[in-house]
Amino acid sequence: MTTRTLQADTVAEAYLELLRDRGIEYFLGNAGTDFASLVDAFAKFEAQGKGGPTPLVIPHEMVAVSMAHGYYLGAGRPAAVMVHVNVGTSNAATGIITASRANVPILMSAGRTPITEEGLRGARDLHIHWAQESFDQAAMLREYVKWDYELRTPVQLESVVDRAMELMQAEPRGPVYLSLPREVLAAPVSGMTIASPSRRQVASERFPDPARIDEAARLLAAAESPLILTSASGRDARGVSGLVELAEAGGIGVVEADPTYMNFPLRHDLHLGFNQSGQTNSSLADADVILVIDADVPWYPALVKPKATAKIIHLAIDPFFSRYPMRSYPCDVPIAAAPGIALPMLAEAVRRHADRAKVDARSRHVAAEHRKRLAAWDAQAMEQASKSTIGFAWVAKCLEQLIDDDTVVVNEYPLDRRHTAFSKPGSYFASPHSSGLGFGFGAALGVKLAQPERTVIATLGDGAYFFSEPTSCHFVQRAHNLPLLTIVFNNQRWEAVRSSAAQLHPDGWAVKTGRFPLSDLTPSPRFEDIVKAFDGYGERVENPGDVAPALKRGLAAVREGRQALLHVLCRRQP
Ligand SMILES: Cc1ncc(C[n+]2csc(CCOP(=O)(O)OP(=O)(O)O)c2C)c(N)n1
Repeated sequence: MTTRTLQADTVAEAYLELLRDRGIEYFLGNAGTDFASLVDAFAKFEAQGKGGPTPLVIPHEMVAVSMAHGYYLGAGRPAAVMVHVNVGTSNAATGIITASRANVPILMSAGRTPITEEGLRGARDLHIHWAQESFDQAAMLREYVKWDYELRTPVQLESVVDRAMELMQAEPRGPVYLSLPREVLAAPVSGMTIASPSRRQVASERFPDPARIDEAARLLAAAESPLILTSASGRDARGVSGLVELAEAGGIGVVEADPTYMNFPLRHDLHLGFNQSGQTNSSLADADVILVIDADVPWYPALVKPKATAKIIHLAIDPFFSRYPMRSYPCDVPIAAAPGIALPMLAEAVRRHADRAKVDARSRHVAAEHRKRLAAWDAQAMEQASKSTIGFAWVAKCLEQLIDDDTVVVNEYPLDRRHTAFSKPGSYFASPHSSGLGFGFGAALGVKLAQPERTVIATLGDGAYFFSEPTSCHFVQRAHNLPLLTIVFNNQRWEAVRSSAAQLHPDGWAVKTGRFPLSDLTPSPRFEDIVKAFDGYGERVENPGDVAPALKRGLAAVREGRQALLHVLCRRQP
């Protein structure tokens, strides 16, 4: 075992040294009096020219957690977030619920008000130190983290950090929560020796059960109308190539169910569109064998479901979504494995079992259907080009023309994927299905932090923008040099709330009167002026013909290093 002795005077300093040693590059902080020893330690690192973790001030906790989430999506490595005691933890909670449901690791930490009322360095000396104490601070997040702990004594520092690191990165991944009392952070240390590198490696691929792969392959090969449904098989780039390989091996159509990643190229002949609210996919009802890959909600049983005789295969690291209290999709063949590993194996097995002529016939049939659907979507978008108001499909189509291989889009609601094709793994992320609004803007900042060379675009509803703590996001762009193009699709309402009322009560008062209380977001602010307060480029767009030129101007500003926001007035159109 190789060891290293830390040159640290306090636990706070030793903690940061340990984080650096364990590969944590960014420390996203929203500070309070609990940070005193960390502030001092960072100042010492700066004065001595020591490297990371780099501390970044993030003015709201939701933004800090969403950034750590986006950073993981872009870098594949976790970041550390630290917030102020119980109050900061509660502001961070929505982001942690989101990371938990998305299996994204975050080292979430918070100060803990001083335990002692006098006698120790760091003991209580402000009124908040009494009023901010909780009986159980971590209880607020316990349901949504994989592990929580309080650092009780300097002696356990290395064990506690390593436990946090190993549990958040072990599959299925997720955030962990560590509380750090003020006296413990302030405690003196001398000559603390740690294992370096850490002896707690967790990387280990989840291979599938070969018997289940064979069973699934036989079913898919023999099917008349097999279908694949996925939400997140593209969380790993190998999942994208593996899915293409499998679909081609079996001539199987692919439907994305509320996709949260780029899973399968939209313009691939075997892409059959989407299944999500408002877009029920007609292929679902015809299928006799269905492979569900990393999809918590592959269909909505109350609206449409597969034939009772259809065989259902589920593939995911945790195909049962064990942390969901209730979920009752039929499962004839479970495959608990990483899709990126299992898909090429499944493709190989399907090739072995399938009849080539049958696969060719199926592929031709699916490709014809693909072309038909794509043509209808394109026609819908083009029709909106000449309308007097801007439609969502038209904005998505204009955006499609401008994105290249270096562009990443983070979408919180408005972008209609039927009209914007992505072909590169990691080029598209959507808000996870727990839908804690306010995720998208911060997550886009995190992607930009991980991939500064790429152009990052946040597509947000006007509702999502309000929830995202926008002034914090604009501040972070300027303070930490992370310019984004933000597109606010402003329909001046919470359409999700409105359409849910209309759907549940089709003959009700709201539909009859055309009044939907509690869903209206007028009068809209001049969103384009908010960004100007942060030296950004802002523009309001009201006509379909102005969308593409405005997008070009916004992108040009971002590529010159200036944040930009386009306020696009949109109407939902048939
Ligand atoms: C924290 C939080 N509060 C409330 C909701 C409920 N909710 C879901 S979608 C939505 C409206 C979002 O508005 P917008 O981004 O403008 O999209 P639109 O519904 O208009 O398409 C609301 C309020 C939520 N998901 N999360």
